[in-house]
Amino acid sequence: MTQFDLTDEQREIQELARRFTADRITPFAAEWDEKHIFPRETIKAAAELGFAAIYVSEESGGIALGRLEAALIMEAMAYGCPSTSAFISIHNMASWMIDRFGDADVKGRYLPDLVTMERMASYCLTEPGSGSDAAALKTRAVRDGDHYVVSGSKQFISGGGENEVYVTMVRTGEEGPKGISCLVIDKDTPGVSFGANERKLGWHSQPTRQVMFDNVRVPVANRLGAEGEGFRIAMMGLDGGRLNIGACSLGGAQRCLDESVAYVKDRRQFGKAIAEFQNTQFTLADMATELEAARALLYLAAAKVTGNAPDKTRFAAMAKRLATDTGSSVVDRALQLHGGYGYLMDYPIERFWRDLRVHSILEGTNQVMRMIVGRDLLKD
Ligand code: FAD
Ligand code: 2MC
Repeated sequence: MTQFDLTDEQREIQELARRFTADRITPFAAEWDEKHIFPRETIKAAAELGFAAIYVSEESGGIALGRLEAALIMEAMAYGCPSTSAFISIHNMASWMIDRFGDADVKGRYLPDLVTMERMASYCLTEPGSGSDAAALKTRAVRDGDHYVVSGSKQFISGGGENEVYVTMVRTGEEGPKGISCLVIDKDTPGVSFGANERKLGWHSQPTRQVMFDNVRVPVANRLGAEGEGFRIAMMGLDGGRLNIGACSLGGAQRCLDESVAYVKDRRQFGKAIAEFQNTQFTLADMATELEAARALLYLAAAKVTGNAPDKTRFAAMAKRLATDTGSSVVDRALQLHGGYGYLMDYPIERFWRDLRVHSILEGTNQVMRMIVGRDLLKD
C-alpha cells in the first residue's frame, strides 16, 4: 500500500506549500488577476522556501527534491493562483537546465542568484513561425571568436521583459533538431529588446512578451551542453515542465471542486439546497473521480521522470494531456454548478476557468502530447 501513498517528507513539503499559499497567494490572487499585478515579492518569498530550485542540486544551492515533490508544490500553489505557480515552474525548469547541463563556470555565474530569485529565468523556445514544430526554429547564433552573435525573435515568452535571464534555443548548425544549441542570455545585453505585454484571456499575474535579439553578443561560455545538443536539453526541460503544468491544473481544479462543494450546500432553489439534486451529486462525483484519476497518473509520471525511466517522456505527455484537459473540464462544471454567480468575478471560478485554459496549449499543445504518446507506442 505504501507505494501508493506519499511519504512523511512529501506530506511535509506539501503542507509547507499549502501554508505558504494560504498566507501569501490565495488572499491576493484575485487582485493580481484583475489589476495584472506581477507579484515579484511573493515569488521571491517562495524562493526562501526553496521553491525556486526544487530539483536543482544542493551543491548549486537547490533543494534537490524529485519531480513528485515539485508537482506537489506546484499543485498546492495553484490552489491559490495557477498563473503564479506556473511562473515559478518555468523558472525551475530553466534553472534546472543550467544546473544539469551547464559547466562549473556558467553554474557559478547564474545559479546563486536564480535559487534566491534575485534574478528570474525565462525559457525561450517558441518563435513566431515555429510553435508546435519547435525544431524548425530560426533564431541564428553565428560563432565569432569566443562569442555567438544571436539574431531572431522568440514569441510568447513568459516573464519576458521582467526576468533577467533567458535560457534560449538557437540555431548554430543545420536545419532540424540537430542544429540547435542552448544559450543563457542576459536581459541587459545590448541588442536584447521586448515586445508589448500580450493582452491575454488569463495568466494575468505574469507578463508574456516577444523577446527580440538583434546581433546580440553572447559568450560561448554561456552555452549549455555541446553545440547541437540544445533541442534535447529543451525537451528534457519540458518533461518536467509538463508535469508541473499538469499539477497546476490539478491544484486549480481541486480549488474549484472544493468551492463547489461549499456552494451547493449553501445555495437554495426549489425550496432545497441545490446539493440535494441528484444532478449536482453526480456532477461532483464525476469531477472528483476524474481529478483523482488524473492526479494518480501525474504522480506516477513524476516518479518516472525522477527515476529516469525509459518511458518517462511518454508518461509526462500522457499526464500533461489528461491533467490539463481534466482540470479545465472540472472547472467548467464548477462554473455551471455556481450558475450565474460562477460567471462573476465576485467568485474565483471564472479566474481559474481562464487561467487553466492555456494549459492545454502551452508547454506543447495537447495534440502534440498525443503525437508524442502515439509515436512512442508505434516506434518498434
Ligand atoms: P501551432 O503550433 O501553430 O498550433 C496551432 C494548432 O495546430 C494547435 O491546435 C496545435 O495542436 C495544432 N497542430 C500543430 N501541429 C500539429 C500536428 N502535427 N498534428 C495535429 N495538430 C497540430 N513558449 C516558450 O518557448 N516559452 C514560454 O515561456 C511560453 N509561454 C507561453 C505563455 C502563454 C500564455 C502562451 C499562450 C504560450 C506560451 N508559449 C511559450 C508558447 C506555447 O508553447 C505555444 O503557443 C505552443 O507550443 C503552441 O504553438 P503555437 O501557438 O505556435 O501553435
Ligand atoms: N528527452 C530527450 N530527448 C528528446 C526528447 C525528450 N523528451 N524529445 C525528443 N528528444 C530527442 C529525440 O530523441 C531526437 O533525437 P535523436 O534523433 O537523436 O533520437 C531529437 O530530440 C528530435 O526529436 P523528434 O524527432 O521527436 O523531433 P520532432 O521535430 O519530430 O518533434 C516534438 C518533436 C513535436 C515532440 C517537439 O517539437 C515538441 O515538443 N513540440 C512542442 C513544442 C513545445 O512544447 N513548446 C513549449 C514551449 S515552452 C512553454 O510553452 C512555456 C510556457 C514555458
